[in-house]
Amino acid sequence: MALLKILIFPDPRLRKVAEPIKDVDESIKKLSKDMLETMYEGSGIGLAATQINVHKRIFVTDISEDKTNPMVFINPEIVEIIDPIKKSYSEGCLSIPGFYEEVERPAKVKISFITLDGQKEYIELEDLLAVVAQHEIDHLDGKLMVDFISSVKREMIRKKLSKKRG
Ligand code: GNR
Ligand code: NI
Repeated sequence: MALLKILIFPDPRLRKVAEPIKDVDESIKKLSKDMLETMYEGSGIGLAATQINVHKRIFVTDISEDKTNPMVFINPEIVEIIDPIKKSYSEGCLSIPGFYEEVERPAKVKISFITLDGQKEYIELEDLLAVVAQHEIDHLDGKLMVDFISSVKREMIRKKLSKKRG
C-alpha cells in the first residue's frame, strides 16, 4: 500500500505523453492498487498514471456511489465515437484542485483496453464513465481539461495554483 503524490497544474510533467504497457506484470498490479488507493484518498472518481508522474498508459476509476467498483484500464484507446453529439459536463481534476469547468465531449464512445489479466476487451461507454474515460485518456496524452476552456480562465487558474504551491 502506498499513497502517491499527485502532480498539480501547471507542472510540466503533466504534459508528457505516456508509453504503452508491454507486459501486465506484478509491477503493474501494484501500480494499479496504489493508484486506486491514491484516488480514493483524494476523493476522486478517476486517476491517470501521468498524474502521479508515471508515464505509462493506465488509468483507474470508480464511479459507484459506495466506492466498491474499482476499474483498471490498461492501454485504453478510443476506437469509435458512437455518438458524436457532444454533451457538456462540469469536470473536476485532482491535478487542478478546487476548480470545476464545463467541458464538451462525445456522448458515447467505444474503447479498447487490456485488463489486469492481460485480456484485450472492448466496451461501449456513455454517461459519466464516458466523460471520465475521455478525461483520463487525455491525461495519458498530456492534455488537461483546462485546455478546453478560454485562455483567460486557464491563466487565472494557473496563477492561483502556482501561488498556492509557492
Ligand atoms: O475526481 C474527478 N472527478 C471528475 C468529474 C468530472 C469529470 C472527470 C472527473 S475525473 C476527476 C479525477 C481526475 O482528476 N482524474 O484524472
Ligand atoms: Ni484529471
